[in-house]
Amino acid sequence: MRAALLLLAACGPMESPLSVVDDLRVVDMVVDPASPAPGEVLAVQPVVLDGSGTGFETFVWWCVEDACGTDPVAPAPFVTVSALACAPGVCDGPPGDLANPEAWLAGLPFEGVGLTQRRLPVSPSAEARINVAPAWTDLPALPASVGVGEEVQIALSGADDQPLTAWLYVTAGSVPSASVELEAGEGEITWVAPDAAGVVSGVVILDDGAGGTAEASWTVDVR
Ligand SMILES: [Ca+2]
Repeated sequence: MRAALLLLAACGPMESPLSVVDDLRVVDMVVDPASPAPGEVLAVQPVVLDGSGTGFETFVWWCVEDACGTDPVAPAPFVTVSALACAPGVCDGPPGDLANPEAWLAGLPFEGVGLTQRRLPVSPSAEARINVAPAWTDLPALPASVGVGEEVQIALSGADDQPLTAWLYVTAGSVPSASVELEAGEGEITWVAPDAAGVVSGVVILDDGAGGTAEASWTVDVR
C-alpha cells in the first residue's frame, strides 16, 4: 500500500516545494500606495510565514537611488522597498548599508533571516497613480479545521485593472500548483493538508504583476 501511494505521488502533478515554507520567509509585502507620489510615506506590511516557529521581528525601509530610510519618497523614476524579517537575536535591525543589503546579508546566518525587495514606479502625483494595488472582492474563507490529508479548494475573488495571479504559501502540507491566474477576477487554488495533525499557517497573495499586491492570511487546525 505504501509503495502504491509513493508511486501515485511520483506520477502526480508537479508540486511546488517553494510554496511550503519550513523556515522564516517574507513571502510578500503589501505596499500602500503601490505606486507612491513624491512626498508620500509608504505603509509597508511585511507578509511573513514562520515555518520554523521561532518568532520574528520585521524592519522596513525604502531607497531612492542610494538614499534610504522611511522619509517621504523623493522625486525619481523608481523607489526600491525592502522588508526584513529576523528571528529573535539574529539581527539587531538592518545591520548595515540599507542600499546594499547583499553586503551584510552575507554576514548573517542563513537560517532565521528573510529579506524581500521590490522596485516600484513613482507616480507623477497622487491623482495620477501609475498603479493601484488589487483588492479582495471576497476574502478567502477557510474552515477553522480540516482533516489530515484533506484537499482544500480555496476560492479567490479579487479586482484590479490588471490580470491577477494568486500565489499560495503554507507552513505544512503540499501545494499542487504554486500559482493560478484569475479569470475575470475569479479562481481557486488548492492546498492539501499534511498527514500529521497540527496548526498550519497559510497566506494567499494577489499579485497584479506591476508591484501591487493584497494578502489574506489564516491558520487552520489540522486534526
Ligand atoms: Ca494594479
